[in-house]
Amino acid sequence: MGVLRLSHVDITVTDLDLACAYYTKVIGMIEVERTADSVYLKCWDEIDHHSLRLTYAPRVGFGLMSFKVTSDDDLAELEQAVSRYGFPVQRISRGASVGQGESIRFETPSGHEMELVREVQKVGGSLPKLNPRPFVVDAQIQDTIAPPRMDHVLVTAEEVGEATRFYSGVLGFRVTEQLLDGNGHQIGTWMERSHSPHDLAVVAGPNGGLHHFAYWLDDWDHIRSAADILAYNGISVDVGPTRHGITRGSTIYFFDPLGTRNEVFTGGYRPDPDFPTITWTQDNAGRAIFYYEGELNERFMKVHT
Ligand code: M3P
Ligand code: FE
Repeated sequence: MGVLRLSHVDITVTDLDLACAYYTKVIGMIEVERTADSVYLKCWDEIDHHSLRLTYAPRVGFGLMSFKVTSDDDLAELEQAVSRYGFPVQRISRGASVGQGESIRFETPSGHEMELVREVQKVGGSLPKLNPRPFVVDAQIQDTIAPPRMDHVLVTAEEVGEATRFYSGVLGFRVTEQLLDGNGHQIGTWMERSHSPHDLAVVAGPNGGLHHFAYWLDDWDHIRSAADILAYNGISVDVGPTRHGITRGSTIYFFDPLGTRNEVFTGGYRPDPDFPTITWTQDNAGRAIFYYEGELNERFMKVHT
């Protein structure tokens, strides 16, 4: 089965209390555990220990992206596949990472630290698994955006083609959409394992960079109320609410108080595993990314962490 889905995103922040206040009181994540230098957070419908780890550091940055695999055999097979590709793999033993079983870690050709994990401690979601209502009522996250779960991560790479060959050829991601420059080279690729439009995407930029991570919202109404909550809290909005050509999703981009870009995302199509890759050409890049505006702003292109 291989990679199942995104497990968690690890970022560094220069003010842990401020970041934690934003991710709990504006986004509406739930604090699960706190150690001397890190806070572990999850969304209300997630049952695993955390989907975001915030760690204090003197500089804002991207720690790692962690994906969940289906079985211990997958972990062993992917460990071999990455080693065969020529990249050293480190085994992290059970319990060495808070809330996690055994995992493997390696650096990818795009200079990103990546982790694959099979087992994450189950802490349970906010709804029962027997006869649940279809919405959450939880005083802790009232008046917040309250996304049910994390959705995807988008990273930057100098060589998008090479990075994509690694993520698809070695780790088994399927390319759902690609953006090509005038010479037919990939400058953006969108890849899935969970039969969504993307779990991971790569766009041209510096190696090791994070463009954004995105929360899932259930529909467009929730995107509108997310915009209300962002504005009410004085959060810096980057783009939107608007719609993507690529993925067909509805979106808002905004920045956390320390400068990491977040997105709320909904809709999009549900590609079958045999749905062909959709190609966009650079002359249509504006519509590909922001279908209504038809153009990209400078900040969206240049700012990453
Ligand atoms: C998305 C998405 C860039 C495109 C981003 C697209 C950074 O975030 O969810 O499809 O060019
Ligand atoms: Fe996105």
